[in-house]
Amino acid sequence: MSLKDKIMAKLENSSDYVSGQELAGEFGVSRAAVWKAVRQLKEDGCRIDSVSNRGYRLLSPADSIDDKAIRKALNESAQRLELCVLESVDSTNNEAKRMLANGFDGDALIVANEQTGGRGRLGRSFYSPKNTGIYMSFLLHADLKLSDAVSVTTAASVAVVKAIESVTGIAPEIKWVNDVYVGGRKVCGILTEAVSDFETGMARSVIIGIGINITTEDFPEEIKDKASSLGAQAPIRNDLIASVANELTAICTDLSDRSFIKCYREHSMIIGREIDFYINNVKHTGTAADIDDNGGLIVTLPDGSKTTLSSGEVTVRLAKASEE
Ligand code: BT5
Repeated sequence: MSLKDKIMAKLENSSDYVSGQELAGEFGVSRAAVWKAVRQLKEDGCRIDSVSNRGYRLLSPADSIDDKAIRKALNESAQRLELCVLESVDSTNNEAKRMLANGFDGDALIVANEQTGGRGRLGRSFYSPKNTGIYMSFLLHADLKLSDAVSVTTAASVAVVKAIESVTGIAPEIKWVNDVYVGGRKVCGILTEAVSDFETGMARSVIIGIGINITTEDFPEEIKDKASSLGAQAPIRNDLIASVANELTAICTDLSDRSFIKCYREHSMIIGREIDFYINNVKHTGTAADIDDNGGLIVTLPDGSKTTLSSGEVTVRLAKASEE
């Protein structure tokens, strides 16, 4: 058993703090070696409280992603998914594309513990550190009209919101079109990509990439004021992954049943608020009036006329706020 494992076992069996000195004495190593092993445990995702003069206390064990635990929690509609769990990958959406290129023609769920090149929309990046988030992509073969691609993103937001509510009790909000917020900060982004057939104008398959911050705390400087995490106090990643899969596959069974839009509207953080929106980098202003049945955003313009934004290429900001 490694020193790390021995310390973990000791902390798991102690309800109070255990001093570094006690651990060093029991395992016949230096206090520096104990400190190093504890740091490794924290890097593995264990939450350990360190207090000087008291020592270490285990708050929660590592929230490991485990394919068996996910599979066990999948319901009937999601069981058909090929499940692929990876330790590290550039982007789970890229992995889905590689599967397609290699001839895979089923439906799949790809999950990674870390992404080294997580992508957002319009060439932006998505910060995806190991152990503290969920980075997942659904590869679904569905003959959808390309114009319906926005409703898949809408469906994914609803699936994420319902899953977060059922697993954590937190009530998130949705910012059109693809961001999920908690306490005014972004905790989840969704990137939907369609693989289309030019001749028929249909999407042969869709890749729905979802990134959720679970316990991430140290965000890069440029997003630290607008990003947040669910702040889970206990392991939840497997349950949350399965719950998103259950909700999304249930909605996608019949996308023409638009009842999920009601849930989207109820969780919208922008309906009734003044917004700025950008089309080809040109700024426009208006008031977000409603979400239509296709997931489009109906905006009332300053002259009283209405327009509907339906493209994923549009960026919306709440007026007088710095959020994207
Ligand atoms: C998104 O784009 O938010 C879509 C993110 C999709 C990520 C998933 S993870 C699994 C799959 N594989 C991928 O490679 N991607 C998908 P967008 O609306 O363009 O927002 C990107 C912006 O969000 C960035 O420019 C930052 O401002 C901010 N951001 C980056 N990382 C973030 C994070 N971890 N949490 C919150 N905000 C973040």
